[in-house]
This record gives sequence, C-alpha cells and structure tokens, in this order.
Amino acid sequence: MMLLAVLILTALPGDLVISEIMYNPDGTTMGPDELLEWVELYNAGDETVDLDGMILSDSSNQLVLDDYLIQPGEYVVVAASSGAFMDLYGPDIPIVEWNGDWTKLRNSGDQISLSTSDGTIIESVIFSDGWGRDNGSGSPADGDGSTLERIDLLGGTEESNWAPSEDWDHRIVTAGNPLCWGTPGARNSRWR
Ligand SMILES: [Ca+2]
Ligand SMILES: [Ca+2]
Ligand SMILES: [Ca+2]
Repeated sequence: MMLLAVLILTALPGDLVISEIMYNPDGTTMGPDELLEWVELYNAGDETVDLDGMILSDSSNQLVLDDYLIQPGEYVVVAASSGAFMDLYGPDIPIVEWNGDWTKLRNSGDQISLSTSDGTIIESVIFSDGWGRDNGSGSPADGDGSTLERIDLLGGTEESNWAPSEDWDHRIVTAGNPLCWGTPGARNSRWR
C-alpha cells in the first residue's frame, strides 16, 4: 500500500498535459466567459495521478484543484462554473472541482500554467487569439464556440501544435449562429 500511495502522489512533469482550452466561449450560443471558460487536462502517463492540491493559474489568478484521481489516458475538465458547464454540456463529462479564483482567461491571449502543490510548473501554455486563425479571418476559437485543441498530446505547447476544434468545420448554423463547443472530456478532434 505504501508503494501505491507514493506512485499516486508522484506526478512527473510531462505526465499531465493541458489538452484543450475554451478561453472565449461564444456569448450568444454558450454564455458568458466568466461561467463557460474551461480547460481540459489529460493524463499522458502510465500512472494514476491525484490532482489534489495542483494549481492552475494565469498571470493574475490561480485556483487549487480538489481531490481527483485521473487515470492514464483519461481527460478531466476544470470548468469556471461546473453548474453552467453541466447545463450546457450535460452531466456526464468528468469535472474536477477547485478552490480559489478562476483564471479568467484573457480573450487577447494569456498564459495558463499547471503546477504541483509546491509550485513546480508541469505545463505552461502561452496562447494568443491568433492561434488557429485562417488566412486573415479570426480564429474560430476566439469567441465562435470552437476551442484550442492540442494536436499531439505528447508534443509541445507551441502554436503549431494547436488548432481550432474540428466541429467548426461542420458546425450547424442556427439563426445565424454557429453551434460548436469543442470536445471536453473526450479525445480531441484534431488528435493525431
Ligand atoms: Ca475569456
Ligand atoms: Ca466570449
Ligand atoms: Ca478534448
């Protein structure tokens, strides 16, 4: 049992990745940023990781994750408001609760970091609203309901490894508004 406890508490850098970011939810079809931003985490390692005490932060706010065991190959969502998230996406997507201040991801771009409880940075993504931009038009991840998805979950955090979620390409337009909300809790549509 001692050995198991040690393994669970040892989250090695690189095991956990920030796999998807909803930094600017569509205010028309989804809701306000302060309720419907979310970040998806993925366990790319071989061992179960306890998220308890881990810190998600941007340059101004930080939150501390509650107890949650994320299994290898699993996803979990850190939502600005779990209630608003479930109202939109349904009750079945894994969510980890948290304490502190929501990161309030800036729509012009921000830095989002995942750290261990002692402040060791596991992951840091510095994104801009230009990521996923398509030849002069704005990125669908910047307020149109698409997310930024990490393409290769074992690859780096640089811009070339991120793309707008693919649902944008086959979005349903209702009353002039595109409907697409990313892939929270599930394999990324851009995964390869
Ligand atoms: Ca935002
Ligand atoms: Ca928005
Ligand atoms: Ca996903």
